[in-house]
Amino acid sequence: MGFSLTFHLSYRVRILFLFTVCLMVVGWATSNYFVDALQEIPKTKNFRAYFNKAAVFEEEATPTTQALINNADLKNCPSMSPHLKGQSKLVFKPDLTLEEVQAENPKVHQGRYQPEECKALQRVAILIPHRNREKHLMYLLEHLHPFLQRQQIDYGIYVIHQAGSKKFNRAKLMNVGYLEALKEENWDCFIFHDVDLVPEHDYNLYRCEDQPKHLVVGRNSTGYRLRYKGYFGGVTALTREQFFKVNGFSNNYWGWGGEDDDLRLRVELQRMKILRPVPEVGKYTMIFHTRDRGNEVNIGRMKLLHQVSRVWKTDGLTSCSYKLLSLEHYPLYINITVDFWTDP
Ligand code: UD2
Ligand code: MN
Repeated sequence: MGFSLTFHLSYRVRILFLFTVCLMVVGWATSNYFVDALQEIPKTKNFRAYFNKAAVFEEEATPTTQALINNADLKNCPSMSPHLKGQSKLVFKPDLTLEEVQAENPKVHQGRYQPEECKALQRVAILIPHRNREKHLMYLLEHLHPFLQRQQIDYGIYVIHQAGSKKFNRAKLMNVGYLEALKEENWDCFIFHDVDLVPEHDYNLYRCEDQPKHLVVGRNSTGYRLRYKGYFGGVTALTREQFFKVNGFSNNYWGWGGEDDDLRLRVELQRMKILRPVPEVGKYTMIFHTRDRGNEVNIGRMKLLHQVSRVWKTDGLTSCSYKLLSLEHYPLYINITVDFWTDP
């Protein structure tokens, strides 16, 4: 009995000893692992920079890889760009050509630009619905490119062109622009922009806020006054999420009018508020035009406006069908051509 007790005790002591040794070994191994892991964190943080540098070391710095390195090391742009000039006097030269506009904008490539000196705060897609307004488009591009560059914005300009000569649908073209632009870049912010409106004051910032923004307080032809309370036409800025939340524009407004009020109602249904710049800043020149053929007044627009709260969920981005005829990267913009009249 005395023997077996001693045996048992020493057996227990031995087991305890072995167990403690095991614990120490495991403890030592895992502590080493955690130290290593901690040391890895700063490395992964700079992964992009490392990767870019390595790529350049092996490959020779091309302009694109150089831009990537710079971009990785860049500081955020300030909330107000130092290049802003304020109000400018707009001139529309009658003999201007697209080649001249291109020559004046050497830093724009395939419709896109990003500041070299800092990292832009948002990636912004400008969407312009278009048909038969080539001259207006040229003047808008001439003014908009330098304007956006002064604002230090990372942007792309998309022109969404409706093929054929049947009824024009501005709102549906905007939906197409949003859906197609997001296929090539995860844009943060969308500016929905008439082709004939040119901003006069570069403090009118082409970026999105925490609420949808209406950028046109007034224009030359209406004495620079807001046309009516709730007016939401011409140029608006909504984040990717804000536009998604309202299911985009309605697809059912054919011809002139109503689609801008419809979007305002969608925004209000989501309990969002509309922001505007101060009147001195929200000034635009509308290049003179008469009503286009194929864009006659839509007499059914009031009826459509009465049913927004009932149909917005099923009429919009979720039901936007179209036939994409082409998507091309031109030097100064990305051109999307769509047909609404044949099946997708
Ligand atoms: C007002 C609004 C506009 C829209 C429209 C009603 C302002 C400043 N603008 O513009 O946002 O709500 O009423 O639909 O309040 N377009 C073409 N080709 C055409 C027809 C139209 O490119 O054949 C495009 C172009 O981008 C034009 C836009 O659609 O700027 C609006 O058409 P508009 O300029 O004829 O209408 P407007 O000036 O009354
Ligand atoms: Mn117009």
